[in-house]
Amino acid sequence: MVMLPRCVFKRVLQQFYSGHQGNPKSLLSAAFTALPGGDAAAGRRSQATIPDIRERTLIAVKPDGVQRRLVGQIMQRFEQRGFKLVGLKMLQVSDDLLSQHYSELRTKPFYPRLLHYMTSGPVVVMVWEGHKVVQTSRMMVGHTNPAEAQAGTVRGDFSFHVSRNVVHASDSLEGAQREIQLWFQKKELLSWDSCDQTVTCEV
Ligand code: IDP
Ligand code: MG
Repeated sequence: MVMLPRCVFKRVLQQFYSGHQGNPKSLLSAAFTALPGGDAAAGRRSQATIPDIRERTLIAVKPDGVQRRLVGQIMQRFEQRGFKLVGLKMLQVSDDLLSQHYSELRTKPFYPRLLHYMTSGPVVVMVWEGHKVVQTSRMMVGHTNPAEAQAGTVRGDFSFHVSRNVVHASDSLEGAQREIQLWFQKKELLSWDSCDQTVTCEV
């Protein structure tokens, strides 16, 4: 039996009661039309490239961002871009977690200060899902050094020094997978259907 997401099921019923005649055949046709993209898209599907909308990345609002009440504005940017929030929590980070997260930077001269900064207060950490979300969110976050970050990026709009750059974003698919596993347990991540996904891209 085919399980339809609730939003698709609703569209099936809407189409069945409006315009379709009410026999079993038209219910089937309504179901087909209501599936993401509808029958027109199904006709084109063999040629179209279906985007991978399940890619995930880790974004964290660092302690300076939380202190400055920037959490809402930062989250809003990801929502308005069309990405889907699948994990969210606020925590005081341990030295142990941070040393694993920033394991590549352990030998850098600024590492002790980075550790101090990142444990100076709570962080808000999130997992966002969507097409090319890793690459896109790096662009949205901007250059590591806010002095070089473009206006319109989070760092370019909210910070001016590399030691307080407000936000973290995974820098690759592999990095994202590693960081998501490090910060979140499987049960803390939710898979859910957003009803706008047939509007934001062809799926
Ligand atoms: P990223 O956050 O853009 O991925 P990384 O090179 O991975 O940049 O560095 C991780 C974090 O370490 C930066 O976001 C920043 O908080 C801190 N950091 C990097 N370079 C410096 C530096 O030269 N001085 C102080 N802190 C730095
Ligand atoms: Mg990095």
